[in-house]
Amino acid sequence: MKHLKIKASFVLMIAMILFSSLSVFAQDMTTDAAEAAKSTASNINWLIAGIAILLVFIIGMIFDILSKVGDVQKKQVINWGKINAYLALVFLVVGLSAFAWEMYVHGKLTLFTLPSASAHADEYDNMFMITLWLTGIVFVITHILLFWYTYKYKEDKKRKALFYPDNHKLELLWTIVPAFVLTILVVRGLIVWSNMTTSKDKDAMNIEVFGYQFAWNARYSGADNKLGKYDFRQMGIVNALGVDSTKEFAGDDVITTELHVPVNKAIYLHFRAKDVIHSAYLPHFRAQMNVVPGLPTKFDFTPTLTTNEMRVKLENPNFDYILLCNKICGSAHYRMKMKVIVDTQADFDKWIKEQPALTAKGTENNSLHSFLSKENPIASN
Ligand SMILES: [Cu+2]
Repeated sequence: MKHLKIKASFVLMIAMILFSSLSVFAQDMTTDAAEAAKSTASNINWLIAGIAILLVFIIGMIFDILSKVGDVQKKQVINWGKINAYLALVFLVVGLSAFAWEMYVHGKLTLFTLPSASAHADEYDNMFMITLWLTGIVFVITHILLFWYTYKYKEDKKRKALFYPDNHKLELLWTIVPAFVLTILVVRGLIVWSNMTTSKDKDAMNIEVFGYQFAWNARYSGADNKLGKYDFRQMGIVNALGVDSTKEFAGDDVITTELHVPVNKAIYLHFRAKDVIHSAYLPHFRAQMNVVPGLPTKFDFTPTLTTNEMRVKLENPNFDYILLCNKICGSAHYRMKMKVIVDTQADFDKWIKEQPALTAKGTENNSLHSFLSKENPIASN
């Protein structure tokens, strides 16, 4: 039965290799040179992977045969204890090298190499880095100990294992120390999270971010800084957000497809979803919040660098902040993003004034410009 299984694996492996080699030729004939070169490279990779798996199988078979020879001759031909001990060392070296490589190569692609531009970003990054370093150091130390001791105390006929059932002091130590460290990390996290999600600034600008398959809208609250009521039954082609423009506070609301925010002003984002769960992710502002149908969520942050300032800082004239959907929400999830522009107060006032309000009455009253200018004497100059 076992031999049949091995034979079947062999046949499967050879079939895979043949198939991948044949598809190289098939692709060569149908695609242009560049495409063919790319697919050839990819097929060669598959071929190498196939050969590697085959090698593992062959080594496994050799060991299997040797062990059977040992059974017949009634003596130990393979010392599995020794093999496992050396494999533990190989795991240690290969595993830690892979970890170091991963941190070096893909570490550059993580959020923390992205420049940040919000008031809470430094604390957030600091918290993450402390957790990463702490868990990283513990990870490396525990893995060295784990694999090294597996190797050091490999099976030895001359050595007798020590029976050591428990040690209360040791158990207390390894329970209390991690519990203490984790409590500090978690409590700090809760405090920072609570600060980030509770608006303390009463003058924070209320903006609704509306997510649907597959785009975003922003709704500004107008001069009254209050978002008008909405009703899902009113959602339609014209009134996509279902805002009831006859209700109080709604007339002066402004709906846009870009999110403009003034710099150094507290922004209070109110999230709403139409269809499925989305997640509004603003990486540069270290902000993310689930956007759930029927369950309004909020996030507040203060942008600290305008788009132009960030362009200068990064020496990239094409840079733009972005709001992305970070929840796989359907087939076109990948293109669900909205441009975010951080303006100076004056530029923001100018921009919002150019946007039409929901009703003509609202437009007439749309004195968000003057409302903000009153608050910000610099902007009115
Ligand atoms: Cu989405």
